[in-house]
Amino acid sequence: MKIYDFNKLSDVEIDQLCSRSLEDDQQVVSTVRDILDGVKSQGDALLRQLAERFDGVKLDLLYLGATELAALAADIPEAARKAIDTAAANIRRFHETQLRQEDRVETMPGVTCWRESRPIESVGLYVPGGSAVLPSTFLMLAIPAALAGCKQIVVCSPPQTDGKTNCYLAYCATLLGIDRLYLAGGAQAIAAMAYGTETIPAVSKIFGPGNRYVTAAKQLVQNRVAIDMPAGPSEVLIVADETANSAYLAADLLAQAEHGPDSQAVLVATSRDILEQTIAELDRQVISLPRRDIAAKALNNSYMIYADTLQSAMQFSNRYAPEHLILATEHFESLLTQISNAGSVFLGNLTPESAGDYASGTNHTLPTSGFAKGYSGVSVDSFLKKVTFQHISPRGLQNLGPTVEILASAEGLDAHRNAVSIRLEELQRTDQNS
Ligand code: HSO
Ligand code: ZN
Repeated sequence: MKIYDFNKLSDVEIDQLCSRSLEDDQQVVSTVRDILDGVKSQGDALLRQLAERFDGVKLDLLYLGATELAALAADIPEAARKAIDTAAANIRRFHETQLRQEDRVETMPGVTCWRESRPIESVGLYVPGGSAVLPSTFLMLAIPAALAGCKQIVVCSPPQTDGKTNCYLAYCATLLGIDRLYLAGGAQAIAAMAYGTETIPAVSKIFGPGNRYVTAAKQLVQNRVAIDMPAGPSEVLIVADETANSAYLAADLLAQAEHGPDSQAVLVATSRDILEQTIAELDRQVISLPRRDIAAKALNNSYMIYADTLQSAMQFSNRYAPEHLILATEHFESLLTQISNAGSVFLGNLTPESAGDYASGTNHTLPTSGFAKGYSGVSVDSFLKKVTFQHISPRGLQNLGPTVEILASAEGLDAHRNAVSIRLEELQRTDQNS
Protein backbone atom coordinates (compact mmCIF):
# COMPACT_ATOMS: atom_id res chain seq x y z
CA MET A 1 0.00 0.00 0.00
CA LYS A 2 1.19 3.46 -0.80
CA ILE A 3 2.33 5.61 2.16
CA TYR A 4 1.89 9.41 2.04
CA ASP A 5 3.42 11.96 4.35
CA PHE A 6 0.69 14.25 5.73
CA ASN A 7 3.04 17.25 6.03
CA LYS A 8 4.06 16.98 2.39
CA LEU A 9 0.52 16.79 1.01
CA SER A 10 -0.97 19.87 -0.63
CA ASP A 11 -4.57 20.85 -0.05
CA VAL A 12 -5.51 19.55 -3.48
CA GLU A 13 -3.77 16.23 -2.83
CA ILE A 14 -5.64 15.86 0.48
CA ASP A 15 -8.91 16.52 -1.35
CA GLN A 16 -7.99 13.87 -3.91
CA LEU A 17 -7.23 11.33 -1.19
CA CYS A 18 -10.53 12.16 0.51
CA SER A 19 -12.64 11.87 -2.63
CA ARG A 20 -14.28 8.50 -3.20
CA SER A 21 -14.82 7.39 -6.74
CA LEU A 22 -18.58 7.66 -6.86
CA GLU A 23 -18.83 8.06 -10.59
CA ASP A 24 -22.38 7.86 -11.88
CA ASP A 25 -22.15 4.84 -14.11
CA GLN A 26 -24.50 5.71 -16.97
CA GLN A 27 -24.85 2.06 -17.89
CA VAL A 28 -26.07 1.21 -14.38
CA VAL A 29 -28.42 4.20 -14.29
CA SER A 30 -30.05 3.34 -17.61
CA THR A 31 -30.49 -0.35 -16.70
CA VAL A 32 -32.04 0.70 -13.39
CA ARG A 33 -34.38 3.19 -15.12
CA ASP A 34 -35.67 0.38 -17.33
CA ILE A 35 -36.23 -1.82 -14.30
CA LEU A 36 -38.08 0.95 -12.44
CA ASP A 37 -40.35 1.63 -15.41
CA GLY A 38 -40.88 -2.09 -15.93
CA VAL A 39 -41.89 -2.76 -12.33
CA LYS A 40 -44.18 0.26 -12.38
CA SER A 41 -46.04 -1.00 -15.45
CA GLN A 42 -45.78 -4.79 -15.15
CA GLY A 43 -45.60 -5.35 -11.37
CA ASP A 44 -45.25 -8.93 -10.17
CA ALA A 45 -44.84 -10.32 -13.69
CA LEU A 46 -41.57 -8.46 -14.11
CA LEU A 47 -40.40 -9.39 -10.60
CA ARG A 48 -40.85 -13.05 -11.54
CA GLN A 49 -39.03 -12.56 -14.82
CA LEU A 50 -36.10 -10.79 -13.14
CA ALA A 51 -35.87 -13.40 -10.37
CA GLU A 52 -35.46 -15.98 -13.10
CA ARG A 53 -32.83 -13.91 -14.92
CA PHE A 54 -30.77 -12.61 -11.98
CA ASP A 55 -31.41 -15.08 -9.16
CA GLY A 56 -31.84 -18.21 -11.31
CA VAL A 57 -35.18 -19.20 -9.81
CA LYS A 58 -38.74 -19.54 -11.08
CA LEU A 59 -40.91 -18.11 -8.35
CA ASP A 60 -44.56 -18.89 -7.96
CA LEU A 61 -45.28 -16.98 -4.78
CA LEU A 62 -43.17 -13.82 -4.31
CA TYR A 63 -42.86 -14.22 -0.55
CA LEU A 64 -42.24 -16.68 2.24
CA GLY A 65 -44.94 -16.71 4.91
CA ALA A 66 -44.66 -17.23 8.67
CA THR A 67 -44.95 -21.02 8.55
CA GLU A 68 -42.28 -21.39 5.91
CA LEU A 69 -39.99 -18.94 7.68
CA ALA A 70 -40.38 -20.85 10.94
CA ALA A 71 -39.56 -24.13 9.18
CA LEU A 72 -36.42 -22.64 7.56
CA ALA A 73 -35.41 -21.01 10.86
CA ALA A 74 -35.50 -24.37 12.61
CA ASP A 75 -32.33 -25.35 10.72
CA ILE A 76 -30.21 -22.65 12.32
CA PRO A 77 -27.25 -24.03 14.31
CA GLU A 78 -27.67 -23.52 18.05
CA ALA A 79 -24.57 -21.30 18.41
CA ALA A 80 -25.73 -18.99 15.63
CA ARG A 81 -29.20 -18.77 17.14
CA LYS A 82 -27.72 -17.72 20.48
CA ALA A 83 -25.38 -15.21 18.80
CA ILE A 84 -28.29 -13.60 16.93
CA ASP A 85 -30.29 -13.47 20.20
CA THR A 86 -27.38 -11.74 21.98
CA ALA A 87 -26.79 -9.27 19.14
CA ALA A 88 -30.52 -8.49 18.92
CA ALA A 89 -30.75 -7.90 22.68
CA ASN A 90 -27.79 -5.49 22.61
CA ILE A 91 -29.10 -3.63 19.56
CA ARG A 92 -32.51 -3.33 21.20
CA ARG A 93 -30.99 -2.14 24.51
CA PHE A 94 -28.93 0.55 22.77
CA HIS A 95 -31.70 1.79 20.49
CA GLU A 96 -34.38 1.83 23.20
CA THR A 97 -32.68 4.79 24.86
CA GLN A 98 -33.36 6.84 21.71
CA LEU A 99 -37.10 6.84 22.44
CA ARG A 100 -37.33 10.06 24.41
CA GLN A 101 -40.20 12.43 24.93
CA GLU A 102 -39.34 16.09 24.62
CA ASP A 103 -40.45 18.82 27.04
CA ARG A 104 -43.20 21.33 26.32
CA VAL A 105 -41.78 24.85 26.14
CA GLU A 106 -43.54 28.09 26.98
CA THR A 107 -41.71 30.41 24.57
CA MET A 108 -43.69 33.41 25.92
CA PRO A 109 -46.34 33.43 28.65
CA GLY A 110 -49.37 31.72 27.10
CA VAL A 111 -47.52 30.40 24.04
CA THR A 112 -46.76 26.69 24.38
CA CYS A 113 -44.81 24.71 21.78
CA TRP A 114 -43.68 21.10 21.71
CA ARG A 115 -42.66 18.25 19.47
CA GLU A 116 -43.91 14.68 19.39
CA SER A 117 -42.70 11.70 17.38
CA ARG A 118 -44.91 9.64 15.15
CA PRO A 119 -43.75 6.45 13.45
CA ILE A 120 -43.49 6.35 9.68
CA GLU A 121 -46.41 4.01 9.11
CA SER A 122 -44.95 1.92 6.33
CA VAL A 123 -41.23 1.27 5.81
CA GLY A 124 -39.31 -0.97 3.43
CA LEU A 125 -36.11 -2.75 4.44
CA TYR A 126 -33.69 -4.15 1.90
CA VAL A 127 -31.56 -7.02 3.18
CA PRO A 128 -28.82 -7.86 0.66
CA GLY A 129 -28.16 -11.35 -0.62
CA GLY A 130 -25.67 -12.07 -3.36
CA SER A 131 -21.98 -12.24 -2.50
CA ALA A 132 -22.70 -11.88 1.22
CA VAL A 133 -26.07 -12.48 2.89
CA LEU A 134 -26.30 -10.12 5.85
CA PRO A 135 -28.63 -11.17 8.67
CA SER A 136 -26.91 -8.49 10.77
CA THR A 137 -28.43 -5.84 8.46
CA PHE A 138 -31.86 -7.37 9.06
CA LEU A 139 -31.39 -6.79 12.83
CA MET A 140 -29.93 -3.29 12.37
CA LEU A 141 -32.97 -2.14 10.38
CA ALA A 142 -35.90 -4.08 11.77
CA ILE A 143 -35.15 -3.53 15.47
CA PRO A 144 -35.24 0.29 15.37
CA ALA A 145 -38.23 0.14 12.99
CA ALA A 146 -40.15 -1.97 15.50
CA LEU A 147 -39.07 0.22 18.43
CA ALA A 148 -40.26 3.31 16.55
CA GLY A 149 -43.66 1.65 16.16
CA CYS A 150 -43.79 1.38 12.35
CA LYS A 151 -47.04 -0.46 11.56
CA GLN A 152 -45.98 -2.07 8.32
CA ILE A 153 -42.42 -3.35 7.93
CA VAL A 154 -41.87 -4.69 4.42
CA VAL A 155 -38.68 -6.73 4.06
CA CYS A 156 -37.22 -7.68 0.66
CA SER A 157 -34.26 -9.97 0.09
CA PRO A 158 -33.15 -11.82 -3.04
CA PRO A 159 -34.23 -15.46 -3.21
CA GLN A 160 -31.75 -18.34 -3.25
CA THR A 161 -31.82 -20.60 -6.31
CA ASP A 162 -34.20 -22.93 -4.42
CA GLY A 163 -36.71 -20.08 -4.06
CA LYS A 164 -36.10 -19.84 -0.33
CA THR A 165 -33.95 -17.78 2.04
CA ASN A 166 -31.23 -18.99 4.36
CA CYS A 167 -31.85 -20.13 7.92
CA TYR A 168 -30.21 -16.99 9.40
CA LEU A 169 -32.52 -14.52 7.69
CA ALA A 170 -35.49 -16.79 8.38
CA TYR A 171 -34.54 -16.90 12.06
CA CYS A 172 -34.20 -13.08 12.21
CA ALA A 173 -37.69 -12.79 10.70
CA THR A 174 -39.25 -15.12 13.26
CA LEU A 175 -37.34 -13.49 16.14
CA LEU A 176 -38.47 -10.02 15.10
CA GLY A 177 -42.06 -10.98 14.35
CA ILE A 178 -41.77 -10.30 10.61
CA ASP A 179 -44.24 -12.76 9.15
CA ARG A 180 -43.47 -12.24 5.50
CA LEU A 181 -40.19 -12.04 3.63
CA TYR A 182 -40.60 -10.79 0.07
CA LEU A 183 -38.34 -12.55 -2.40
CA ALA A 184 -37.06 -9.70 -4.49
CA GLY A 185 -33.53 -8.43 -4.89
CA GLY A 186 -31.65 -5.65 -6.61
CA ALA A 187 -33.16 -2.56 -8.21
CA GLN A 188 -36.45 -4.41 -8.75
CA ALA A 189 -36.94 -4.80 -4.98
CA ILE A 190 -36.46 -1.06 -4.51
CA ALA A 191 -38.86 -0.35 -7.38
CA ALA A 192 -41.46 -2.68 -5.87
CA MET A 193 -41.29 -0.97 -2.47
CA ALA A 194 -41.42 2.48 -4.08
CA TYR A 195 -44.30 1.91 -6.51
CA GLY A 196 -46.01 -1.16 -5.08
CA THR A 197 -46.97 -4.28 -7.07
CA GLU A 198 -49.88 -6.74 -6.75
CA THR A 199 -47.93 -8.50 -3.97
CA ILE A 200 -45.44 -6.01 -2.54
CA PRO A 201 -46.89 -2.93 -0.85
CA ALA A 202 -45.56 0.55 -1.56
CA VAL A 203 -43.90 2.12 1.47
CA SER A 204 -43.06 5.68 2.58
CA LYS A 205 -39.34 5.21 3.29
CA ILE A 206 -36.79 2.68 2.04
CA PHE A 207 -33.77 1.57 4.06
CA GLY A 208 -30.77 -0.63 3.53
CA PRO A 209 -27.46 -1.11 1.78
CA GLY A 210 -26.96 -2.79 -1.55
CA ASN A 211 -24.87 -3.00 -4.69
CA ARG A 212 -24.58 -0.25 -7.31
CA TYR A 213 -27.95 -1.15 -8.82
CA VAL A 214 -29.74 -0.99 -5.48
CA THR A 215 -28.04 2.31 -4.67
CA ALA A 216 -28.90 3.83 -8.06
CA ALA A 217 -32.50 2.67 -7.67
CA LYS A 218 -32.76 4.27 -4.22
CA GLN A 219 -31.44 7.50 -5.67
CA LEU A 220 -33.90 7.45 -8.58
CA VAL A 221 -37.07 6.72 -6.58
CA GLN A 222 -36.59 9.68 -4.25
CA ASN A 223 -39.25 11.75 -5.99
CA ARG A 224 -41.69 9.15 -4.69
CA VAL A 225 -40.36 7.91 -1.33
CA ALA A 226 -37.84 8.91 1.32
CA ILE A 227 -34.62 6.92 1.67
CA ASP A 228 -32.32 6.42 4.66
CA MET A 229 -29.19 7.93 3.09
CA PRO A 230 -27.09 7.81 -0.05
CA ALA A 231 -24.93 4.70 0.17
CA GLY A 232 -21.53 4.08 -1.37
CA PRO A 233 -18.99 1.32 -0.74
CA SER A 234 -18.14 0.66 2.92
CA GLU A 235 -14.95 2.18 4.37
CA VAL A 236 -12.79 2.48 7.49
CA LEU A 237 -10.19 4.99 8.61
CA ILE A 238 -7.87 4.03 11.45
CA VAL A 239 -5.89 6.57 13.45
CA ALA A 240 -3.02 4.80 15.23
CA ASP A 241 -0.06 5.72 17.37
CA GLU A 242 2.85 3.70 18.75
CA THR A 243 0.54 2.09 21.34
CA ALA A 244 -1.38 0.30 18.54
CA ASN A 245 -0.89 -3.36 17.61
CA SER A 246 -0.03 -3.82 13.93
CA ALA A 247 -1.59 -7.29 13.76
CA TYR A 248 -4.89 -5.82 14.99
CA LEU A 249 -4.60 -2.93 12.54
CA ALA A 250 -4.11 -5.30 9.62
CA ALA A 251 -7.02 -7.44 10.77
CA ASP A 252 -9.29 -4.36 10.93
CA LEU A 253 -8.16 -3.12 7.51
CA LEU A 254 -8.86 -6.55 6.02
CA ALA A 255 -12.26 -6.77 7.73
CA GLN A 256 -13.16 -3.70 5.76
CA ALA A 257 -11.44 -4.75 2.55
CA GLU A 258 -13.30 -8.07 2.33
CA HIS A 259 -16.63 -6.25 1.92
CA GLY A 260 -16.04 -5.52 -1.75
CA PRO A 261 -13.39 -4.59 -4.30
CA ASP A 262 -14.40 -0.93 -4.08
CA SER A 263 -14.23 -0.76 -0.27
CA GLN A 264 -11.56 1.52 1.17
CA ALA A 265 -9.32 0.96 4.21
CA VAL A 266 -7.13 3.87 5.30
CA LEU A 267 -4.49 3.87 8.04
CA VAL A 268 -3.17 7.16 9.43
CA ALA A 269 -0.36 6.55 11.93
CA THR A 270 2.06 8.66 13.91
CA SER A 271 4.67 5.89 13.84
CA ARG A 272 6.53 4.79 10.70
CA ASP A 273 7.33 1.47 12.36
CA ILE A 274 3.63 0.77 12.86
CA LEU A 275 2.99 1.51 9.17
CA GLU A 276 5.77 -0.86 8.02
CA GLN A 277 4.73 -3.60 10.42
CA THR A 278 1.10 -3.31 9.36
CA ILE A 279 2.05 -3.76 5.69
CA ALA A 280 3.92 -6.95 6.61
CA GLU A 281 0.94 -8.15 8.66
CA LEU A 282 -1.46 -7.47 5.78
CA ASP A 283 0.63 -9.67 3.49
CA ARG A 284 0.71 -12.39 6.13
CA GLN A 285 -3.00 -12.32 7.00
CA VAL A 286 -4.58 -11.78 3.58
CA ILE A 287 -3.47 -15.11 2.13
CA SER A 288 -5.54 -17.18 4.52
CA LEU A 289 -8.79 -15.32 3.81
CA PRO A 290 -11.42 -17.00 1.63
CA ARG A 291 -12.25 -13.56 0.20
CA ARG A 292 -8.57 -12.67 -0.37
CA ASP A 293 -9.09 -11.67 -3.99
CA ILE A 294 -11.77 -9.15 -3.08
CA ALA A 295 -9.70 -7.89 -0.13
CA ALA A 296 -6.58 -7.51 -2.27
CA LYS A 297 -8.49 -5.44 -4.82
CA ALA A 298 -9.87 -3.19 -2.08
CA LEU A 299 -6.39 -2.71 -0.63
CA ASN A 300 -5.27 -1.53 -4.06
CA ASN A 301 -7.78 1.32 -3.66
CA SER A 302 -6.49 2.07 -0.20
CA TYR A 303 -3.51 3.89 1.31
CA MET A 304 -1.62 4.83 4.45
CA ILE A 305 -0.55 8.21 5.79
CA TYR A 306 2.27 9.12 8.12
CA ALA A 307 1.27 12.06 10.35
CA ASP A 308 3.67 13.48 12.89
CA THR A 309 1.00 14.15 15.52
CA LEU A 310 -2.37 12.72 16.47
CA GLN A 311 -3.79 16.22 15.88
CA SER A 312 -2.74 16.12 12.22
CA ALA A 313 -4.14 12.60 11.96
CA MET A 314 -7.49 13.83 13.30
CA GLN A 315 -7.42 16.76 10.93
CA PHE A 316 -7.11 14.34 8.01
CA SER A 317 -9.83 12.10 9.43
CA ASN A 318 -12.29 14.98 9.68
CA ARG A 319 -11.64 15.90 6.05
CA TYR A 320 -12.13 12.29 4.98
CA ALA A 321 -15.30 11.91 7.15
CA PRO A 322 -15.12 8.12 7.43
CA GLU A 323 -18.08 5.80 7.83
CA HIS A 324 -16.08 3.99 10.54
CA LEU A 325 -13.30 5.62 12.54
CA ILE A 326 -11.06 3.48 14.75
CA LEU A 327 -8.84 5.26 17.27
CA ALA A 328 -6.17 2.62 17.79
CA THR A 329 -4.42 4.30 20.67
CA GLU A 330 -4.43 4.14 24.45
CA HIS A 331 -4.83 7.92 24.43
CA PHE A 332 -8.19 8.16 22.68
CA GLU A 333 -9.96 10.06 25.44
CA SER A 334 -8.37 13.42 24.61
CA LEU A 335 -9.19 12.96 20.90
CA LEU A 336 -12.95 12.63 21.25
CA THR A 337 -13.71 16.34 21.14
CA GLN A 338 -11.58 16.64 18.00
CA ILE A 339 -13.88 14.32 16.03
CA SER A 340 -16.27 16.32 13.89
CA ASN A 341 -17.10 14.03 10.97
CA ALA A 342 -17.51 10.25 11.38
CA GLY A 343 -20.36 7.74 11.15
CA SER A 344 -19.39 5.55 14.11
CA VAL A 345 -16.25 5.55 16.27
CA PHE A 346 -14.36 2.63 17.84
CA LEU A 347 -12.12 3.46 20.78
CA GLY A 348 -8.91 1.77 21.90
CA ASN A 349 -7.04 -1.31 20.83
CA LEU A 350 -9.63 -3.86 21.93
CA THR A 351 -12.61 -2.37 20.09
CA PRO A 352 -12.70 -3.86 16.58
CA GLU A 353 -15.10 -2.37 14.07
CA SER A 354 -16.61 -5.86 13.61
CA ALA A 355 -18.07 -5.53 17.12
CA GLY A 356 -20.27 -2.68 15.89
CA ASP A 357 -21.00 -4.46 12.62
CA TYR A 358 -22.70 -7.26 14.51
CA ALA A 359 -23.37 -7.14 18.13
CA SER A 360 -22.23 -4.37 20.50
CA GLY A 361 -25.50 -2.48 20.03
CA THR A 362 -24.79 0.51 17.76
CA ASN A 363 -26.19 0.59 14.24
CA HIS A 364 -24.08 -0.46 11.27
CA THR A 365 -26.11 1.41 8.64
CA LEU A 366 -23.87 4.46 8.36
CA PRO A 367 -23.07 7.31 5.97
CA THR A 368 -20.24 6.52 3.55
CA SER A 369 -18.35 8.46 0.86
CA GLY A 370 -17.90 11.60 3.00
CA PHE A 371 -21.64 11.88 3.70
CA ALA A 372 -20.77 11.68 7.42
CA LYS A 373 -20.24 15.43 7.04
CA GLY A 374 -23.98 15.90 6.65
CA TYR A 375 -25.76 12.67 7.59
CA SER A 376 -26.11 10.47 10.69
CA GLY A 377 -26.34 6.70 10.73
CA VAL A 378 -29.66 4.89 11.01
CA SER A 379 -31.30 5.07 14.43
CA VAL A 380 -34.82 4.96 15.86
CA ASP A 381 -35.12 8.60 14.70
CA SER A 382 -34.78 7.47 11.09
CA PHE A 383 -38.13 5.66 11.45
CA LEU A 384 -39.93 8.58 13.07
CA LYS A 385 -41.31 11.88 11.97
CA LYS A 386 -41.26 14.77 14.38
CA VAL A 387 -44.52 16.67 14.51
CA THR A 388 -44.63 20.09 16.19
CA PHE A 389 -47.60 21.34 18.17
CA GLN A 390 -48.54 24.73 19.62
CA HIS A 391 -51.30 26.21 21.70
CA ILE A 392 -51.90 29.92 22.32
CA SER A 393 -54.00 31.22 25.19
CA PRO A 394 -55.73 34.69 25.19
CA ARG A 395 -52.77 36.08 27.13
CA GLY A 396 -50.39 34.37 24.73
CA LEU A 397 -52.06 35.97 21.71
CA GLN A 398 -51.82 39.38 23.35
CA ASN A 399 -48.11 38.77 23.98
CA LEU A 400 -47.21 37.33 20.60
CA GLY A 401 -49.81 38.85 18.25
CA PRO A 402 -48.18 42.26 17.65
CA THR A 403 -44.87 40.62 16.68
CA VAL A 404 -46.63 38.51 14.06
CA GLU A 405 -48.65 41.47 12.77
CA ILE A 406 -45.51 43.56 12.25
CA LEU A 407 -43.59 40.75 10.54
CA ALA A 408 -46.56 39.93 8.28
CA SER A 409 -46.80 43.61 7.24
CA ALA A 410 -43.07 43.68 6.58
CA GLU A 411 -43.52 40.75 4.20
CA GLY A 412 -46.55 42.38 2.60
CA LEU A 413 -48.75 39.44 3.56
CA ASP A 414 -51.89 41.12 4.85
CA ALA A 415 -53.98 37.99 5.16
CA HIS A 416 -51.38 36.62 7.56
CA ARG A 417 -51.60 39.79 9.63
CA ASN A 418 -55.42 39.71 9.60
CA ALA A 419 -55.48 36.16 10.94
CA VAL A 420 -53.97 37.61 14.11
CA SER A 421 -55.71 41.01 14.12
CA ILE A 422 -59.21 39.56 13.79
CA ARG A 423 -58.62 37.52 16.94
CA LEU A 424 -56.95 40.31 18.89
CA GLU A 425 -59.82 42.68 18.09
CA GLU A 426 -62.33 40.12 19.32
CA LEU A 427 -60.30 39.62 22.50
CA GLN A 428 -60.27 43.37 23.07
CA ARG A 429 -64.05 43.59 22.58
CA THR A 430 -64.76 40.81 25.03
CA ASP A 431 -62.27 42.32 27.50
CA GLN A 432 -64.05 45.67 27.31
CA ASN A 433 -67.43 44.06 27.77
CA SER A 434 -66.36 42.17 30.85
N1 HSO B 1 -19.43 -2.95 7.76
C1 HSO B 1 -20.75 -3.01 7.15
C2 HSO B 1 -21.75 -3.81 7.92
C3 HSO B 1 -21.48 -5.27 8.00
N2 HSO B 1 -20.30 -5.86 8.18
C4 HSO B 1 -22.39 -6.29 7.95
C5 HSO B 1 -20.46 -7.16 8.25
N3 HSO B 1 -21.73 -7.45 8.09
C6 HSO B 1 -21.27 -1.56 6.98
O1 HSO B 1 -21.23 -0.83 8.16
ZN1 ZN C 1 -18.39 -4.86 8.00
